[in-house]
Amino acid sequence: MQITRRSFLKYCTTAAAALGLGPGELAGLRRALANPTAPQVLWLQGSGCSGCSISLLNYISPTPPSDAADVFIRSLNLLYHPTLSAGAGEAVVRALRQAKDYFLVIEGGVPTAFEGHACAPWSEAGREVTFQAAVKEYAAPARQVICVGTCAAFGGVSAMGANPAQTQKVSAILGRKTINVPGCPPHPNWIMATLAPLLQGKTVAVDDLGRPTSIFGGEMCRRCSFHHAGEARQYGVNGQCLQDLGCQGRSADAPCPTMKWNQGVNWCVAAGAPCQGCVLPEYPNTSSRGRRGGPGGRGPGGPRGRSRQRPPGAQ
Ligand code: FSX
Ligand code: SF4
Repeated sequence: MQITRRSFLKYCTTAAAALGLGPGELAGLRRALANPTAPQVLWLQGSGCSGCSISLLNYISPTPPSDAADVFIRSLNLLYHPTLSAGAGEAVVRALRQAKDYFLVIEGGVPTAFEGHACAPWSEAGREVTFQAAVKEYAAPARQVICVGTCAAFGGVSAMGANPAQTQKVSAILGRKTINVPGCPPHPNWIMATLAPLLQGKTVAVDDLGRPTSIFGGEMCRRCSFHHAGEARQYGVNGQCLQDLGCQGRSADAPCPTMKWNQGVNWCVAAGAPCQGCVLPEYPNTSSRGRRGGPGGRGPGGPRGRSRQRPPGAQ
């Protein structure tokens, strides 16, 4: 039986997780087997649903890194990921304390009510460390802070409505701009297309919302094959424009119509669901946009095809 290096790495990680090895042991495996010069990545999760990480786990590419295992084992020198790392507790905290040269990836919003104690990722010396405190502490020395998902980038569903936990976007906590990869969740290709150049020491051009311009920009409607296909007046009618049903295609500027999801299988509108504008700062409160007569609608104030406008105060 032939064992490739890749399958051996996969086996080691699976075995390590099954055995509950701590970060010290995993670091040992990495030292022995993975690229020792790979940049480090520290991933923190706050108020969200973990869907952003799940989305990245669906990453598949014809070129290396070819899947999530390739990403996490051979492409990233992953210091810690709350969902994926085998280690937990004090061993993790000790490992994080030794982190020096790393990129900080943040997933989820930052709850600030109750002095931040609505979200406490770990304890140290018998005291809860709030996510708010962890974000501030680990962002300070980080090479870059990358917000993965609309919750971290703009607040998203974690900050919607009455928001009793007073959840905020990461940039509001840090008082400075972050690199943002929005989406609820973001497409795995968007995450990789942002992390890959950064980890190779390249700069990533971003727009006024902190989003990579290589990914975001350009009205979605112009790339949508249903744009001139007649207007659907009810759900369940395939192959028609869904703008009158609340589609946010005129406001959202993600490449979903061309890139599609699930390895190019489909995307929201082609599946009969109006785009909810999950990449927008207003998400999930985007319903006032894009409807007939609304600020981005086709009625007065927003004829189809006109450039979209952001409401005053939007980030
Ligand atoms: Fe938010 Fe991430 Fe939406 Fe979920 O944790 S961007 S709720 S898909 O996954 O932060
Ligand atoms: Fe998000 Fe709209 Fe793309 Fe669907 S089509 S993933 S709601 S930006």
